[in-house]
Amino acid sequence: MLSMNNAISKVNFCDRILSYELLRSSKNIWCILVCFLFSISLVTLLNGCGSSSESSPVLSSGSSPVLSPGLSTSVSQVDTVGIQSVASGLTSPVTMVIPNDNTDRKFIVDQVGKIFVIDADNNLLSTPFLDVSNKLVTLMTTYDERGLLGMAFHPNYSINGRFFIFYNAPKGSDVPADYNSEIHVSEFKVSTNDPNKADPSSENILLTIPKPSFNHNGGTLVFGPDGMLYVSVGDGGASDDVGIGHTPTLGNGQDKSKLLGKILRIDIDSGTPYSIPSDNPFVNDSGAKGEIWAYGFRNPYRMSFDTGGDKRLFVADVGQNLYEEIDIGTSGGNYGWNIKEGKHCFDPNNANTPPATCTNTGIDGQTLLDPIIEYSHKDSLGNNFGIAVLGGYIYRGNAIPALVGNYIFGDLSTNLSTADGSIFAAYEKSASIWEFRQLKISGQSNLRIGRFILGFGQDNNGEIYIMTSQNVGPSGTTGQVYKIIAQ
Ligand SMILES: [Ca+2]
Repeated sequence: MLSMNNAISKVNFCDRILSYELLRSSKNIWCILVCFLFSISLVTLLNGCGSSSESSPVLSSGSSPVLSPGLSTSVSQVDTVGIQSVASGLTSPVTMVIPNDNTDRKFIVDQVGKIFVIDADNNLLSTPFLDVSNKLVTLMTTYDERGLLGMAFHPNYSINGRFFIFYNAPKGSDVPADYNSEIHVSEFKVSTNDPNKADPSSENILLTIPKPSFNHNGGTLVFGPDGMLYVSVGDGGASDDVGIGHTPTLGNGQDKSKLLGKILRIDIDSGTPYSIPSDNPFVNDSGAKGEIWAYGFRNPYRMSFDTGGDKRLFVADVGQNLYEEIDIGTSGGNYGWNIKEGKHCFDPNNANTPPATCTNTGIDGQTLLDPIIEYSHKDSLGNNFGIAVLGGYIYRGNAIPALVGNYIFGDLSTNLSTADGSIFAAYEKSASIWEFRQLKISGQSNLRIGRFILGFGQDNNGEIYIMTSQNVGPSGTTGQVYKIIAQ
């Protein structure tokens, strides 16, 4: 779903050829599985591999909080929240979206290709609103970043019944043979006779993006306050933004002739099947795709607009081996990958050792924009802290007044074999200066939730929901959605 690179890269670190050859043959599921199992078994063994400077872990996970660099130690705001289950029995819920139609329904997007409705009485309807599982590439049950990843309702959904989804389809005949799959951004319509059923025959594919590897898809669809559809797209996968399907020496993130590694902005209310807004930043750049709104991303898997304040776009860009980051999106912004990982210089040939210096501009001369929030995969004692950032939402609810204006987000886990995600709250201490902290979950013995965190959602009241599973891969029925409540 997010970034298998953490595991792969640890294999990479000691045996680059092995892992890279496995990635090259990504069409071979067995190789991926072998790689994955091998990686998991090595994650623990290889923590700190080759890095003699790291001290041995001395604290257990139940001990006093150990801060990752960048985390604040004391804040006056709430540090503990409760969680309340609102849906269970799912497989891999990755996001929750809300139509603006006053029906008070919540739509849960499950990675396996199904969208479920929670009705106004908080019942999870057993029949999916939409089932596109037969349109997806076959998912790997132990771990996969592909699947049905995003959904957005048209701002006038109550009138026109239009909605949009993002998923990975089998590659078409026009996709290079050594590529993995292709992204589809498609439009559907609700059925004419049942508001809790989509019309499965109404698909109109708006956008097709060839995917070199199975990982780094991006996957968020969201309408901005300007009525435009924003689409987050990963760099194409593998690692380091190099290899098959990655622009040599430049990488896809920095290559504006490609849609990979970008945030796109399109107008789905004009054109066939859409049009490029005339105020997009690169419409007059003949070497750039006009859809591009911001670039230099690795895997901007989850992003959201603040529903209040100045309606800023918060983008969580999943890092590779060392750092996770949150960015505030701006039109034309270059967010640095693969010149930087977080605020640190990045060397694709030596991913575990940030160079002391690097260029501060892209090949086009644009200044690289640093994240507002960054955290390390290791805490200050060298223990595993996080592996993949999950973007959330600015809290605009009523239940926890002290969280209003805080950006609530999470991290998948401390490793891929343990359900050990964590939740964070960040607030803007002063202009562009953000502090953040782990939120303790009421009833948990440590600062973790005891589940993999797969995504977040926000209802019409501004309350925030957490998508979780006990399985990191899209299998089983432990997928569960929680609402964040006061402790
Ligand atoms: Ca960045």
